[in-house]
Amino acid sequence: MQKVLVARPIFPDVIERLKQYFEVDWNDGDVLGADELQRRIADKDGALTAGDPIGAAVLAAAPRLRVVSNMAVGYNNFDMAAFNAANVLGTNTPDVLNESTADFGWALMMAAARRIAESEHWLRAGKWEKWSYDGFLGSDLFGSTLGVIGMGRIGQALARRARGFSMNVIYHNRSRVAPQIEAELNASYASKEDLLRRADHVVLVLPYTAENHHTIGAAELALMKLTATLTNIARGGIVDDAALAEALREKRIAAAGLDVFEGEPKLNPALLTVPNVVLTPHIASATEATRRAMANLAADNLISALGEGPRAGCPPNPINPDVIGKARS
Ligand code: 8YV
Repeated sequence: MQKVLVARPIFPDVIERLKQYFEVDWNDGDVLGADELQRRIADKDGALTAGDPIGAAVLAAAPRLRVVSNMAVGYNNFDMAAFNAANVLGTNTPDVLNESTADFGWALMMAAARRIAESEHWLRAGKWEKWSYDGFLGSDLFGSTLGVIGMGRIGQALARRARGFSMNVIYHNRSRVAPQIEAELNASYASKEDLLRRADHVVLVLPYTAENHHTIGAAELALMKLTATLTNIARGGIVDDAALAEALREKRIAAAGLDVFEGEPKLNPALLTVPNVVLTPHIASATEATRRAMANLAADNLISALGEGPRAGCPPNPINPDVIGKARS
C-alpha cells in the first residue's frame, strides 16, 4: 500500500476515505516544524498540506514523493520551481470556496465601513450611556464605488454581489477579464493607481507572488481617499502591515478589514492597537460546507494523483500538469 502524510488535523471522515487507499500518517496535533515535516514525509508517496511550506529541501528528503495536495486555493507555500525540477505534482482546491470567501469579503468590508467591531468593543467595555448623532459614523456601501484588485474567480464572486448594493465596480488585474464578464459584473478596468484614487472600498483578492509583495504599501495608501476602507482576504504580504497600521492610526484611510497577515499567525503588534481595523484569523473559507468540500477535493486530488479511485491518474486540480507521468527526479 502507498503511504501518505496528512500534515494537519482535518475532518476524520476524510482520513477514513484516504485509509481506503493508503497507509495514512496523520498529524492530528500541532503544526509540524520543518525538521519534523521532513522526517515524516521521508518515506511517503504523497502528502496533504494546508499552507505548510514545501520546497526543495522537503522534496529532496522524500525521494518517493509524487504529489502534494494543498487544501487551499492559494499555493504560495509551494516552491513550484522545486516541484517542477523534482517532477512532483502540486494540486490545490479552487472554486469550492469562491462563494464563502466572497461572502466573507463582504462581511469584513461592511464591518470596516460601518465600524461594527470597533463599536462592539466599546459597548462591551461598558461605555454606552446615550445615543449620539455622531457616534461611530461610517461610510455607505450602497451607491459607492467598489475597487477589486485581483479579478479571478473569488474577485468575480465578490463583484457580483455589488449589484444588490447599486455599487459602481472598478477592478484591476494582471490582464483584463473577458468583455462578457465585465458586462455581467458591470465592472470597468482601471490602473491600480486610478482604482486606489477612485474607490470608496478597496478589496484585495489576488494571489501572493513575489511581484505582488506589498501591492499596498505607504505610497498606495497615500493615494486612497481619507474615507476609504481596505479589505484583505488574499494573503499576508500583499499589504505592508506596518504601513497600514500607521495609515489607520493617522486616519489616512478610514478603516480596514483583514483576514490575512504578514507572518501569521503572528500579527504586527501595531495592528492590535489601532481601533479602526477588523481582524479575523484567516477564516474567509471557514464554513462547515466549504471546509468539507475543500478537504474532500484535496483528498480527491491525492487519491487520483497516486493512481487510485474513480479518476485514477487524472487529478481534478493539477497546478503543474506537465509533470504527470514523468519519473521522479
Ligand atoms: C485556507 C486559503 O483555509 O484557500 C486558501 O488559499 O487561504 C484558505 O481557504 C488556508 O490557506 C489553509 O490552507
